[in-house]
Amino acid sequence: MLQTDATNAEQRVRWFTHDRLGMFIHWGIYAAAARHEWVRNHERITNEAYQRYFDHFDPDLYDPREWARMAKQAGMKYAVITAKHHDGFCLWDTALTDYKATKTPYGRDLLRPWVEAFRAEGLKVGFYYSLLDWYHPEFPIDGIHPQRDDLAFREQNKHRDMAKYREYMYGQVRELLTNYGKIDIIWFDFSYSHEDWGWSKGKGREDWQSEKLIQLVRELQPDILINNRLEMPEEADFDTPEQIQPREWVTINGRRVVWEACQTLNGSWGYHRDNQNWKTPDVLVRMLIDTVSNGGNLLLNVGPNGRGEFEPRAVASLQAIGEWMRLHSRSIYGATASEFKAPDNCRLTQRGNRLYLHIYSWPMGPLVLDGLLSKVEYAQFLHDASEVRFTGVAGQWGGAYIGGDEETLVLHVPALRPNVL
Ligand code: FUL
Repeated sequence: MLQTDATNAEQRVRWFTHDRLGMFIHWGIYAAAARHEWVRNHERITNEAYQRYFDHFDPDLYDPREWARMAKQAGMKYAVITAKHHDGFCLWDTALTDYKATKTPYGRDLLRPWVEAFRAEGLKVGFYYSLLDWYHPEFPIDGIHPQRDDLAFREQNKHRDMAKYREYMYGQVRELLTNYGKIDIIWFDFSYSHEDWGWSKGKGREDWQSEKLIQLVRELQPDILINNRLEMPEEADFDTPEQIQPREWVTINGRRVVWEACQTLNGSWGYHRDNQNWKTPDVLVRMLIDTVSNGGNLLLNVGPNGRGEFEPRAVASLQAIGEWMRLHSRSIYGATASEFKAPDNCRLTQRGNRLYLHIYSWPMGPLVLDGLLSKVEYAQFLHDASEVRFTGVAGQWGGAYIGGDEETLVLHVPALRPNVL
Protein backbone atom coordinates (compact mmCIF):
# COMPACT_ATOMS: atom_id res chain seq x y z
CA MET A 1 0.00 0.00 0.00
CA LEU A 2 1.39 3.42 -0.93
CA GLN A 3 1.73 6.10 1.73
CA THR A 4 -1.09 8.19 0.25
CA ASP A 5 -3.31 5.13 0.09
CA ALA A 6 -2.58 4.47 3.73
CA THR A 7 -3.63 8.03 4.60
CA ASN A 8 -6.80 7.65 2.56
CA ALA A 9 -7.54 4.37 4.27
CA GLU A 10 -7.12 6.00 7.66
CA GLN A 11 -9.48 8.80 6.73
CA ARG A 12 -12.03 6.42 5.24
CA VAL A 13 -12.42 4.45 8.45
CA ARG A 14 -12.62 7.43 10.79
CA TRP A 15 -16.43 7.48 11.09
CA PHE A 16 -16.44 3.70 11.40
CA THR A 17 -14.07 3.44 14.34
CA HIS A 18 -15.96 6.24 16.03
CA ASP A 19 -19.46 4.83 15.56
CA ARG A 20 -18.70 1.34 16.88
CA LEU A 21 -22.16 -0.21 16.71
CA GLY A 22 -24.06 -1.29 13.62
CA MET A 23 -27.01 -3.45 12.63
CA PHE A 24 -26.60 -6.44 10.35
CA ILE A 25 -29.73 -7.60 8.56
CA HIS A 26 -30.05 -11.02 6.96
CA TRP A 27 -33.18 -11.13 4.91
CA GLY A 28 -34.26 -13.09 1.89
CA ILE A 29 -36.64 -15.86 0.90
CA TYR A 30 -34.99 -18.15 3.48
CA ALA A 31 -36.99 -16.13 6.03
CA ALA A 32 -40.03 -18.01 4.72
CA ALA A 33 -38.39 -21.37 5.48
CA ALA A 34 -37.64 -19.90 8.91
CA ARG A 35 -34.88 -22.34 9.77
CA HIS A 36 -31.53 -20.63 9.12
CA GLU A 37 -30.26 -18.81 6.04
CA TRP A 38 -28.23 -21.89 5.06
CA VAL A 39 -31.36 -24.05 4.94
CA ARG A 40 -30.90 -24.72 1.26
CA ASN A 41 -27.45 -26.08 1.91
CA HIS A 42 -28.19 -27.87 5.18
CA GLU A 43 -31.13 -29.75 3.72
CA ARG A 44 -29.72 -30.00 0.21
CA ILE A 45 -32.81 -28.49 -1.30
CA THR A 46 -32.96 -28.46 -5.10
CA ASN A 47 -33.69 -25.31 -7.10
CA GLU A 48 -37.16 -26.64 -7.85
CA ALA A 49 -38.04 -27.37 -4.22
CA TYR A 50 -36.57 -24.09 -2.97
CA GLN A 51 -38.76 -22.25 -5.46
CA ARG A 52 -41.71 -22.49 -3.05
CA TYR A 53 -40.14 -19.89 -0.80
CA PHE A 54 -39.82 -17.55 -3.72
CA ASP A 55 -43.41 -18.23 -4.78
CA HIS A 56 -44.71 -17.47 -1.28
CA PHE A 57 -42.53 -14.53 -0.39
CA ASP A 58 -44.83 -11.61 0.32
CA PRO A 59 -43.60 -9.47 3.24
CA ASP A 60 -46.73 -7.36 3.50
CA LEU A 61 -45.73 -5.79 6.82
CA TYR A 62 -42.34 -4.60 5.58
CA ASP A 63 -41.70 -1.09 6.86
CA PRO A 64 -38.00 -0.25 6.72
CA ARG A 65 -38.65 3.07 8.47
CA GLU A 66 -39.66 1.09 11.53
CA TRP A 67 -36.48 -1.01 11.26
CA ALA A 68 -34.42 2.15 10.96
CA ARG A 69 -36.08 3.68 14.01
CA MET A 70 -35.35 0.57 16.04
CA ALA A 71 -31.72 0.53 14.92
CA LYS A 72 -31.33 4.17 15.82
CA GLN A 73 -33.03 3.73 19.16
CA ALA A 74 -30.60 0.89 19.93
CA GLY A 75 -27.73 3.32 19.42
CA MET A 76 -26.70 1.84 16.10
CA LYS A 77 -25.05 4.22 13.69
CA TYR A 78 -24.87 2.13 10.55
CA ALA A 79 -26.51 -0.89 9.00
CA VAL A 80 -25.58 -3.58 6.50
CA ILE A 81 -28.21 -5.63 4.66
CA THR A 82 -27.91 -8.80 2.59
CA ALA A 83 -28.56 -7.54 -0.93
CA LYS A 84 -27.90 -11.13 -2.02
CA HIS A 85 -27.05 -14.10 0.18
CA HIS A 86 -25.63 -17.48 -0.88
CA ASP A 87 -28.99 -18.67 -2.21
CA GLY A 88 -28.71 -16.05 -4.96
CA PHE A 89 -32.01 -14.28 -4.27
CA CYS A 90 -31.74 -10.51 -4.81
CA LEU A 91 -33.57 -7.91 -2.75
CA TRP A 92 -33.24 -5.29 -5.45
CA ASP A 93 -34.60 -4.91 -8.95
CA THR A 94 -31.49 -6.15 -10.71
CA ALA A 95 -31.56 -6.22 -14.48
CA LEU A 96 -29.38 -9.32 -14.51
CA THR A 97 -31.73 -11.99 -13.17
CA ASP A 98 -35.39 -12.63 -12.49
CA TYR A 99 -34.49 -14.17 -9.16
CA LYS A 100 -35.41 -11.01 -7.32
CA ALA A 101 -37.95 -9.39 -5.03
CA THR A 102 -39.83 -7.69 -7.84
CA LYS A 103 -40.76 -11.10 -9.30
CA THR A 104 -42.09 -12.53 -6.04
CA PRO A 105 -45.74 -12.02 -5.02
CA TYR A 106 -44.54 -8.93 -3.15
CA GLY A 107 -43.57 -7.46 -6.49
CA ARG A 108 -41.51 -4.49 -5.33
CA ASP A 109 -37.88 -3.54 -4.82
CA LEU A 110 -37.00 -4.08 -1.16
CA LEU A 111 -33.63 -2.40 -1.19
CA ARG A 112 -34.36 1.14 -2.32
CA PRO A 113 -36.85 1.90 0.45
CA TRP A 114 -34.42 0.33 2.92
CA VAL A 115 -31.59 2.61 1.86
CA GLU A 116 -33.86 5.64 1.96
CA ALA A 117 -35.30 4.80 5.37
CA PHE A 118 -31.97 4.17 7.05
CA ARG A 119 -30.40 7.26 5.54
CA ALA A 120 -33.38 9.30 6.67
CA GLU A 121 -32.68 8.23 10.27
CA GLY A 122 -29.09 9.36 9.84
CA LEU A 123 -27.54 5.90 9.67
CA LYS A 124 -24.82 4.95 7.26
CA VAL A 125 -25.73 2.16 4.87
CA GLY A 126 -23.93 -0.91 3.62
CA PHE A 127 -24.59 -3.88 1.37
CA TYR A 128 -23.64 -7.45 2.11
CA TYR A 129 -23.11 -9.28 -1.16
CA SER A 130 -22.49 -13.02 -1.35
CA LEU A 131 -19.79 -14.05 -3.74
CA LEU A 132 -21.23 -17.54 -3.64
CA ASP A 133 -24.40 -18.16 -5.58
CA TRP A 134 -26.24 -21.46 -5.31
CA TYR A 135 -28.84 -20.45 -7.86
CA HIS A 136 -26.75 -19.13 -10.70
CA PRO A 137 -26.34 -21.77 -13.42
CA GLU A 138 -22.70 -20.87 -14.02
CA PHE A 139 -21.63 -21.04 -10.40
CA PRO A 140 -19.66 -24.28 -10.02
CA ILE A 141 -20.82 -27.04 -7.68
CA ASP A 142 -18.28 -27.18 -4.89
CA GLY A 143 -18.13 -28.96 -1.53
CA ILE A 144 -20.72 -26.68 0.08
CA HIS A 145 -23.11 -26.36 -2.79
CA PRO A 146 -26.63 -27.67 -2.01
CA GLN A 147 -26.39 -29.91 -5.07
CA ARG A 148 -22.97 -31.23 -4.15
CA ASP A 149 -23.88 -34.92 -4.06
CA ASP A 150 -25.89 -34.99 -7.19
CA LEU A 151 -23.75 -36.72 -9.77
CA ALA A 152 -25.74 -35.31 -12.63
CA PHE A 153 -24.91 -31.84 -11.42
CA ARG A 154 -21.27 -32.70 -11.02
CA GLU A 155 -21.36 -33.76 -14.61
CA GLN A 156 -22.97 -30.44 -15.47
CA ASN A 157 -20.22 -28.69 -13.60
CA LYS A 158 -18.02 -29.27 -16.57
CA HIS A 159 -20.20 -26.81 -18.39
CA ARG A 160 -20.27 -24.23 -15.63
CA ASP A 161 -18.05 -21.30 -16.21
CA MET A 162 -16.75 -19.15 -13.36
CA ALA A 163 -15.81 -16.40 -15.80
CA LYS A 164 -19.45 -16.06 -16.84
CA TYR A 165 -20.61 -16.03 -13.25
CA ARG A 166 -17.99 -13.41 -12.50
CA GLU A 167 -19.35 -11.21 -15.24
CA TYR A 168 -22.79 -11.45 -13.62
CA MET A 169 -21.37 -10.76 -10.18
CA TYR A 170 -19.41 -7.71 -11.37
CA GLY A 171 -22.53 -6.46 -13.12
CA GLN A 172 -24.52 -6.74 -9.91
CA VAL A 173 -21.88 -4.99 -7.86
CA ARG A 174 -21.90 -2.23 -10.44
CA GLU A 175 -25.68 -1.89 -10.12
CA LEU A 176 -25.56 -1.80 -6.34
CA LEU A 177 -22.83 0.80 -6.25
CA THR A 178 -24.28 2.97 -9.02
CA ASN A 179 -28.01 3.09 -8.46
CA TYR A 180 -28.36 3.76 -4.74
CA GLY A 181 -26.30 6.88 -4.12
CA LYS A 182 -23.44 6.92 -1.67
CA ILE A 183 -22.92 3.52 -0.09
CA ASP A 184 -20.73 3.40 2.99
CA ILE A 185 -19.80 -0.28 3.24
CA ILE A 186 -19.59 -3.26 0.92
CA TRP A 187 -19.47 -6.49 2.88
CA PHE A 188 -18.39 -9.33 0.59
CA ASP A 189 -18.87 -12.91 1.70
CA PHE A 190 -16.84 -15.14 1.40
CA SER A 191 -13.47 -16.74 0.72
CA TYR A 192 -12.41 -19.37 3.18
CA SER A 193 -9.74 -21.92 2.50
CA HIS A 194 -11.30 -25.22 3.43
CA GLU A 195 -10.12 -28.31 1.67
CA ASP A 196 -13.20 -30.42 2.36
CA TRP A 197 -15.21 -27.84 0.51
CA GLY A 198 -13.00 -27.96 -2.53
CA TRP A 199 -11.44 -24.67 -1.50
CA SER A 200 -7.84 -23.82 -0.88
CA LYS A 201 -5.90 -20.71 -0.06
CA GLY A 202 -6.00 -18.24 -2.92
CA LYS A 203 -8.97 -19.87 -4.63
CA GLY A 204 -11.36 -17.10 -3.71
CA ARG A 205 -8.96 -14.41 -4.77
CA GLU A 206 -8.60 -16.09 -8.11
CA ASP A 207 -12.29 -16.87 -8.59
CA TRP A 208 -13.47 -13.39 -7.73
CA GLN A 209 -10.44 -11.73 -9.32
CA SER A 210 -10.32 -9.77 -6.13
CA GLU A 211 -7.89 -7.15 -7.34
CA LYS A 212 -10.15 -6.15 -10.19
CA LEU A 213 -13.22 -6.30 -8.02
CA ILE A 214 -11.69 -3.96 -5.48
CA GLN A 215 -10.64 -1.64 -8.26
CA LEU A 216 -14.20 -1.57 -9.59
CA VAL A 217 -15.62 -0.86 -6.15
CA ARG A 218 -13.17 1.96 -5.48
CA GLU A 219 -13.84 3.45 -8.87
CA LEU A 220 -17.60 3.53 -8.24
CA GLN A 221 -17.50 4.53 -4.57
CA PRO A 222 -14.15 6.03 -3.59
CA ASP A 223 -15.00 6.40 0.12
CA ILE A 224 -16.64 3.04 0.64
CA LEU A 225 -15.26 0.61 3.21
CA ILE A 226 -14.50 -2.89 1.92
CA ASN A 227 -14.34 -5.84 4.33
CA ASN A 228 -11.67 -8.51 4.33
CA ARG A 229 -13.30 -11.51 2.69
CA LEU A 230 -11.65 -11.23 -0.70
CA GLU A 231 -8.38 -12.82 0.36
CA MET A 232 -6.50 -9.57 0.03
CA PRO A 233 -5.96 -8.48 3.63
CA GLU A 234 -3.67 -5.64 2.66
CA GLU A 235 -6.50 -4.00 0.71
CA ALA A 236 -9.24 -4.55 3.26
CA ASP A 237 -10.53 -1.68 5.35
CA PHE A 238 -11.54 -3.95 8.19
CA ASP A 239 -11.35 -7.49 9.47
CA THR A 240 -14.51 -9.48 10.28
CA PRO A 241 -14.29 -12.05 13.09
CA GLU A 242 -17.57 -13.96 12.96
CA GLN A 243 -19.46 -15.15 16.05
CA ILE A 244 -16.30 -14.94 18.08
CA GLN A 245 -14.98 -12.29 20.45
CA PRO A 246 -11.24 -11.76 19.84
CA ARG A 247 -9.28 -11.76 23.08
CA GLU A 248 -7.35 -8.67 22.10
CA TRP A 249 -6.98 -6.09 19.37
CA VAL A 250 -6.91 -7.98 16.06
CA THR A 251 -3.53 -7.91 14.34
CA ILE A 252 -2.26 -8.98 10.94
CA ASN A 253 1.48 -9.62 10.77
CA GLY A 254 1.81 -7.88 14.11
CA ARG A 255 0.00 -4.76 12.91
CA ARG A 256 -3.20 -3.67 14.66
CA VAL A 257 -6.06 -3.51 12.15
CA VAL A 258 -9.53 -2.04 12.10
CA TRP A 259 -11.98 -4.81 12.92
CA GLU A 260 -15.65 -5.53 13.34
CA ALA A 261 -17.05 -8.55 15.15
CA CYS A 262 -20.33 -9.75 13.71
CA GLN A 263 -22.65 -11.52 16.09
CA THR A 264 -26.12 -13.01 16.05
CA LEU A 265 -28.88 -12.61 18.60
CA ASN A 266 -29.53 -16.36 18.65
CA GLY A 267 -26.92 -18.21 16.59
CA SER A 268 -28.79 -17.88 13.30
CA TRP A 269 -28.41 -14.96 10.89
CA GLY A 270 -31.59 -15.55 8.99
CA TYR A 271 -34.97 -15.74 10.75
CA HIS A 272 -35.19 -19.00 12.69
CA ARG A 273 -38.61 -19.49 14.23
CA ASP A 274 -37.85 -22.39 16.59
CA ASN A 275 -34.44 -21.28 17.74
CA GLN A 276 -34.21 -20.93 21.51
CA ASN A 277 -30.60 -19.82 21.88
CA TRP A 278 -31.30 -16.18 22.50
CA LYS A 279 -28.53 -14.22 24.09
CA THR A 280 -29.73 -12.14 27.01
CA PRO A 281 -29.50 -8.33 26.83
CA ASP A 282 -26.77 -8.55 29.44
CA VAL A 283 -24.66 -10.80 27.22
CA LEU A 284 -25.23 -8.55 24.22
CA VAL A 285 -24.18 -5.45 26.09
CA ARG A 286 -21.09 -7.24 27.36
CA MET A 287 -20.24 -8.23 23.81
CA LEU A 288 -20.39 -4.63 22.76
CA ILE A 289 -18.22 -3.50 25.66
CA ASP A 290 -15.79 -6.36 25.16
CA THR A 291 -15.46 -5.48 21.49
CA VAL A 292 -14.77 -1.80 22.06
CA SER A 293 -12.39 -2.60 24.91
CA ASN A 294 -10.31 -4.44 22.31
CA GLY A 295 -10.52 -1.65 19.76
CA GLY A 296 -13.26 -3.11 17.55
CA ASN A 297 -16.78 -2.53 16.22
CA LEU A 298 -19.84 -4.69 16.74
CA LEU A 299 -22.24 -5.52 13.92
CA LEU A 300 -25.24 -7.09 15.58
CA ASN A 301 -27.61 -9.09 13.43
CA VAL A 302 -31.38 -9.19 13.13
CA GLY A 303 -33.18 -11.69 10.88
CA PRO A 304 -36.58 -10.26 9.92
CA ASN A 305 -39.37 -12.75 9.27
CA GLY A 306 -41.27 -13.52 6.09
CA ARG A 307 -43.83 -10.78 6.71
CA GLY A 308 -41.05 -8.26 7.05
CA GLU A 309 -41.01 -7.77 10.79
CA PHE A 310 -38.45 -8.11 13.56
CA GLU A 311 -39.79 -10.72 15.95
CA PRO A 312 -40.61 -9.66 19.53
CA ARG A 313 -37.48 -11.22 21.03
CA ALA A 314 -35.29 -9.24 18.64
CA VAL A 315 -37.22 -6.06 19.37
CA ALA A 316 -36.80 -6.63 23.10
CA SER A 317 -33.04 -7.16 22.70
CA LEU A 318 -32.70 -3.97 20.69
CA GLN A 319 -34.71 -2.00 23.21
CA ALA A 320 -32.56 -3.22 26.07
CA ILE A 321 -29.37 -2.30 24.23
CA GLY A 322 -30.89 1.08 23.45
CA GLU A 323 -31.68 1.70 27.08
CA TRP A 324 -28.14 0.82 28.08
CA MET A 325 -26.73 2.98 25.29
CA ARG A 326 -28.88 5.92 26.32
CA LEU A 327 -27.01 6.01 29.60
CA HIS A 328 -23.62 4.64 28.62
CA SER A 329 -22.92 5.45 24.98
CA ARG A 330 -20.21 7.91 26.03
CA SER A 331 -18.11 4.87 26.82
CA ILE A 332 -18.72 3.43 23.34
CA TYR A 333 -18.79 6.15 20.65
CA GLY A 334 -15.31 7.38 19.91
CA ALA A 335 -13.92 5.07 22.56
CA THR A 336 -11.31 2.38 22.15
CA ALA A 337 -9.00 0.02 24.01
CA SER A 338 -7.27 1.54 27.01
CA GLU A 339 -3.56 1.42 27.62
CA PHE A 340 -4.36 0.52 31.25
CA LYS A 341 -5.04 -2.96 32.48
CA ALA A 342 -8.56 -3.80 33.63
CA PRO A 343 -9.09 -5.57 36.96
CA ASP A 344 -10.51 -9.14 36.87
CA ASN A 345 -14.06 -9.37 35.54
CA CYS A 346 -13.92 -5.84 34.21
CA ARG A 347 -13.25 -4.15 30.88
CA LEU A 348 -11.82 -0.72 30.20
CA THR A 349 -12.69 1.57 27.33
CA GLN A 350 -11.09 4.94 26.87
CA ARG A 351 -11.90 8.12 25.05
CA GLY A 352 -9.19 10.77 25.24
CA ASN A 353 -8.44 11.17 28.91
CA ARG A 354 -11.73 9.61 30.07
CA LEU A 355 -11.43 6.08 31.29
CA TYR A 356 -14.56 3.90 31.46
CA LEU A 357 -14.59 0.94 33.78
CA HIS A 358 -17.18 -1.73 32.96
CA ILE A 359 -17.79 -4.10 35.84
CA TYR A 360 -18.97 -7.52 34.62
CA SER A 361 -19.25 -9.11 38.02
CA TRP A 362 -19.92 -6.96 41.05
CA PRO A 363 -16.96 -7.03 43.46
CA MET A 364 -17.05 -8.16 47.05
CA GLY A 365 -15.72 -5.05 48.67
CA PRO A 366 -13.68 -2.29 47.02
CA LEU A 367 -12.52 -2.38 43.45
CA VAL A 368 -8.80 -2.09 43.02
CA LEU A 369 -7.03 -0.59 40.02
CA ASP A 370 -3.27 -0.67 39.84
CA GLY A 371 -1.13 2.12 38.44
CA LEU A 372 -3.83 4.78 38.40
CA LEU A 373 -3.97 6.72 41.64
CA SER A 374 -2.03 9.79 40.55
CA LYS A 375 -3.77 9.81 37.17
CA VAL A 376 -7.38 9.97 38.28
CA GLU A 377 -8.94 13.26 39.22
CA TYR A 378 -12.57 12.31 39.72
CA ALA A 379 -14.76 9.21 39.44
CA GLN A 380 -18.47 8.83 38.86
CA PHE A 381 -21.04 6.35 37.66
CA LEU A 382 -22.16 7.00 34.13
CA HIS A 383 -25.84 6.17 34.54
CA ASP A 384 -26.64 8.79 37.18
CA ALA A 385 -23.45 10.88 37.40
CA SER A 386 -23.13 10.03 41.09
CA GLU A 387 -19.68 10.34 42.55
CA VAL A 388 -17.70 7.22 43.33
CA ARG A 389 -15.16 8.00 46.02
CA PHE A 390 -11.68 6.59 45.86
CA THR A 391 -8.52 6.47 47.95
CA GLY A 392 -5.11 4.87 47.83
CA VAL A 393 -4.41 1.64 49.68
CA ALA A 394 -3.05 3.60 52.62
CA GLY A 395 -6.52 4.99 53.28
CA GLN A 396 -9.10 3.50 55.58
CA TRP A 397 -8.78 0.01 54.10
CA GLY A 398 -5.14 -0.52 55.04
CA GLY A 399 -2.53 -1.79 52.62
CA ALA A 400 -2.31 -5.11 54.43
CA TYR A 401 -5.77 -6.15 53.26
CA ILE A 402 -5.75 -4.69 49.79
CA GLY A 403 -2.21 -5.15 48.52
CA GLY A 404 -0.80 -2.96 45.74
CA ASP A 405 1.49 0.04 46.04
CA GLU A 406 1.35 3.82 46.20
CA GLU A 407 -0.14 3.99 42.70
CA THR A 408 -2.96 1.56 43.49
CA LEU A 409 -6.41 3.13 43.41
CA VAL A 410 -9.24 1.81 45.55
CA LEU A 411 -12.72 2.57 44.26
CA HIS A 412 -15.34 2.61 46.99
CA VAL A 413 -18.21 1.12 45.02
CA PRO A 414 -21.45 0.40 46.89
CA ALA A 415 -22.02 -3.10 48.22
CA LEU A 416 -24.94 -3.58 45.86
CA ARG A 417 -24.81 -3.10 42.13
CA PRO A 418 -26.89 -0.09 41.11
CA ASN A 419 -30.03 -1.17 39.38
CA VAL A 420 -29.11 -0.61 35.75
CA LEU A 421 -28.54 -3.20 33.09
C1 FUL B 1 -21.04 -16.31 6.74
C2 FUL B 1 -22.27 -16.75 5.98
O1 FUL B 1 -22.09 -18.04 5.45
C3 FUL B 1 -23.39 -16.67 6.96
O2 FUL B 1 -24.59 -17.15 6.42
C4 FUL B 1 -23.55 -15.22 7.39
O3 FUL B 1 -23.91 -14.45 6.29
C5 FUL B 1 -22.24 -14.70 7.98
C6 FUL B 1 -22.24 -13.26 8.32
O4 FUL B 1 -21.19 -14.93 7.07
O5 FUL B 1 -19.89 -16.52 6.12
